[in-house]
Amino acid sequence: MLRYRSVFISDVHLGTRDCQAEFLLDFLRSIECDRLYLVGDIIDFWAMRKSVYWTEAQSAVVQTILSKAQDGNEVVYIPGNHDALLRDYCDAEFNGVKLRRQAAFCSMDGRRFRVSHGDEFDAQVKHNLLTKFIGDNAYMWLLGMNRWSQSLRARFGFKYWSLAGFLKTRMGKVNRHIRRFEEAAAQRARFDHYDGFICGHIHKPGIRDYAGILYCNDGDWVETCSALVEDEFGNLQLLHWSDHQKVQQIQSFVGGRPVDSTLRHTG
Ligand SMILES: [Mn+2]
Repeated sequence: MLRYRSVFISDVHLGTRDCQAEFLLDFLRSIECDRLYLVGDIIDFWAMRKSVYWTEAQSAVVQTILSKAQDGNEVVYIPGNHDALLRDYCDAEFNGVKLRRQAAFCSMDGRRFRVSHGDEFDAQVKHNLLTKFIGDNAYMWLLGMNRWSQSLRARFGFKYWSLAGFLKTRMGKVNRHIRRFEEAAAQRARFDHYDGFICGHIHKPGIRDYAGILYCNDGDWVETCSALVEDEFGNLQLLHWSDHQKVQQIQSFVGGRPVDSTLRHTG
């Protein structure tokens, strides 16, 4: 069992074929945390208007999250643009899950972070490739290709690999717009006198320092299977759960030390 003070996940897209529910379920069952932040696009009501894809693993993800709340851990759900209809219920509490429009998170070492999904920056980075890329068919096509390559790789015994992630990091233009999104979030944090910003939305995990403001993106469970975690000392790091077999090997090798430093990104 991995033990964290806080865990942030987003962009799970439950209700769609692209949701990597098995990986997420394995992650949720492998961790203990005092607080779990669900940073938007958890249930994809938007996609479910057209078609619903629901599996037992997806139900188990929901049950596991609810049981964490019932066990007395703080569970905060900040809806994103794909589950925006839940924004009407912000400030309410369901089965111990607190719905919030945004949150302020204080790390163990005293840093204050603003937490929100991140789609509020779409307006600032409007008319650019990233917004189009995320919203339009090319992106859905890429995810379809990814699914197809996943089943091929599974058949031949290769480990999980993200095609869309691979292509995205190799697209310079997209990278420039990702950078613009990150800067917009960091600027907002600075304007509101926070030490950092924690968000999701762009399916691009990362921890980056923007002139003293720490930008953190917890990634997604469609392609990268990533989470942002805070240890008992307030260190923030990204976990890539599709590599978790490596994580467990490292752990058994060092005799159960919490998390190996190779998993630590900057910050
Ligand atoms: Mn989103």
